[in-house]
Amino acid sequence: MRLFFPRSWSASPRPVRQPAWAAWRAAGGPAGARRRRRRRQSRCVWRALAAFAPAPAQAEKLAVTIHDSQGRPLENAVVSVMVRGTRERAGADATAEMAQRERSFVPQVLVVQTGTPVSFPNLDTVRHHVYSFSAIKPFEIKLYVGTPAQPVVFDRPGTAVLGCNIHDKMVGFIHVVDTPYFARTGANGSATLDVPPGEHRVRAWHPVLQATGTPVQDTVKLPAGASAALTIRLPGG
Ligand SMILES: [Cu+2]
Repeated sequence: MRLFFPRSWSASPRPVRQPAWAAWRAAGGPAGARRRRRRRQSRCVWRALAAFAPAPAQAEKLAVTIHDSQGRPLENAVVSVMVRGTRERAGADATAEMAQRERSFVPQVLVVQTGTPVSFPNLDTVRHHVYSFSAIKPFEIKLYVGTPAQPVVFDRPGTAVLGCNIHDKMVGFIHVVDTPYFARTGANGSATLDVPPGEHRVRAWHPVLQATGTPVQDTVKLPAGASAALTIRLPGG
């Protein structure tokens, strides 16, 4: 036989309402209240600072063309733009790759920001033995296939010439710059960069300058809301 109870009997008891002071104690008591007040105050300070912070920098187009001494366009030239107030070293998440494929370095010229770890994946079935004697980063990765576990961090600006102990014809370059604004020219010798407006130093480097050759420098005025173009001629080639 089934028994029916009045609803009020079978329903679960109503939760006891917590007095306000208990909730306050649970939230940390007087110390919690002070913490919350401090948090509110610091939020106010941050909001006030944010109101005065400069708006995110706008970027304009800067087209740079690199010629050799004969006026011919140079492919694989590195263009870097020094913008005052920008971080010289790469952020913690920066990475780059200098692969080896068909017994060549790919790309032949790699440009990275100072502090970037570069890995050297070997995409061939033969073993390579990559090294550099260059002052900015002497290193050696002995006979290997696949990708070496440890990347090489390029922590000084300049150029590292790469070679392979097994294949003498393999030559590659890693050009390291103290700026996040850089690009490599295409077959037409040009590169277009997005750069904040202002007056900036522009540097150009290409293997024709030799590894120890310092980049050729020029300046450019990039007005806000407009674009600019610049041609730099390198001695050599
Ligand atoms: Cu090799």
